Amino acid sequence: MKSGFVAIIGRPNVGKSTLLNAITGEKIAITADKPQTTRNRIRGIYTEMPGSEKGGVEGCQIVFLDTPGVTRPRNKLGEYMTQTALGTMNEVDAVLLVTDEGYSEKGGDAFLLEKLKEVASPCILILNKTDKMSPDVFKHAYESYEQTGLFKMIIGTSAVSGENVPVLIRELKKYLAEGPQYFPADMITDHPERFLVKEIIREKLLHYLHDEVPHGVAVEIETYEETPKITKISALIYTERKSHKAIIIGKDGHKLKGIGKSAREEIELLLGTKVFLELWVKVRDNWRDSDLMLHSLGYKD
Ligand SMILES: Nc1nc2c(ncn2[C@@H]2O[C@H](COP(=O)(O)OP(=O)(O)OP(=O)(O)O)[C@@H](O)[C@H]2O)c(=O)[nH]1
Ligand SMILES: [Mg+2]
Repeated sequence: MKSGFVAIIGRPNVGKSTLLNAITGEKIAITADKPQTTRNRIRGIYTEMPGSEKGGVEGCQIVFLDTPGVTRPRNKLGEYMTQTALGTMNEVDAVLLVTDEGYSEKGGDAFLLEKLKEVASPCILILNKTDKMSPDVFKHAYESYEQTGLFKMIIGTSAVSGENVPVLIRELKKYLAEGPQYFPADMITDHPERFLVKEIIREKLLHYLHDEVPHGVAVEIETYEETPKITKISALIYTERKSHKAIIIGKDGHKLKGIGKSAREEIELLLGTKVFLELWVKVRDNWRDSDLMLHSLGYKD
């Protein structure tokens, strides 16, 4: 079988996690219309079995590594996120650099291009959100990236509709070597359910909150009890300020109830059981700069 690892890298909010979900056909990574949604390296597995219609004689398995958006870090959490993303570029068989209609020759896109020059593996450029990219911006971005000579191919995609994902897979197969099948054919991620559960809760928080509040939240699973009929989950939501705690809870607890309800519904679909979900909000001053907190929340190696 041909197999290998592929990194998905880019500025925040360009659609990296949406692309990962489009590739695997399942929601593995949480997404939000806010930068810095992804905080860890998220693994998604794409498999074509040998002998299947798609896989042909040989078959393939590609392990995609979705990474946090690269930005100038403002705290230790940000440092961890950027290091995670940049470190991943050098550990893979191919790199996808993703950008979108907000592409610029300065700032984060330029920084990433410089970093890519040091990468030995083949790189593919993804111009994502073609559904809302003007032809002028597409042309300008295409030509500008082509001139760098760094990319084996430039592909325009719409991760929300899945447009051109098959083209991307076809291209990536060229860079896979003969190797092991790392994961069973029906496995789309190796993250434990508890990790996915806390990410779903954080996604709902991101959807319900605005301004600086969502960036300062973290979720920790306190108890997780599985019985044949129901999964009982109690989770802690950390926030950095008392005023943010009040915003999260909302008037008469309405906001937190809404967050809990939409999280519970999605967790029930994931686990295939009834779920009892309890959410508690706690204030932890500057947790994003606390080594101890980052460690216990899984944001430190
Ligand atoms: N119109 C359009 N929107 C998209 C597309 N891909 C992603 N989005 C939206 O862009 C926003 C950001 O998507 P994410 O997948 O969370 O972006 P990301 O690059 O993973 O962001 P970070 O994890 O913060 O780095 C979400 O609101 C997505 O629905 C696309 O192809 N077209
Ligand atoms: Mg993401």
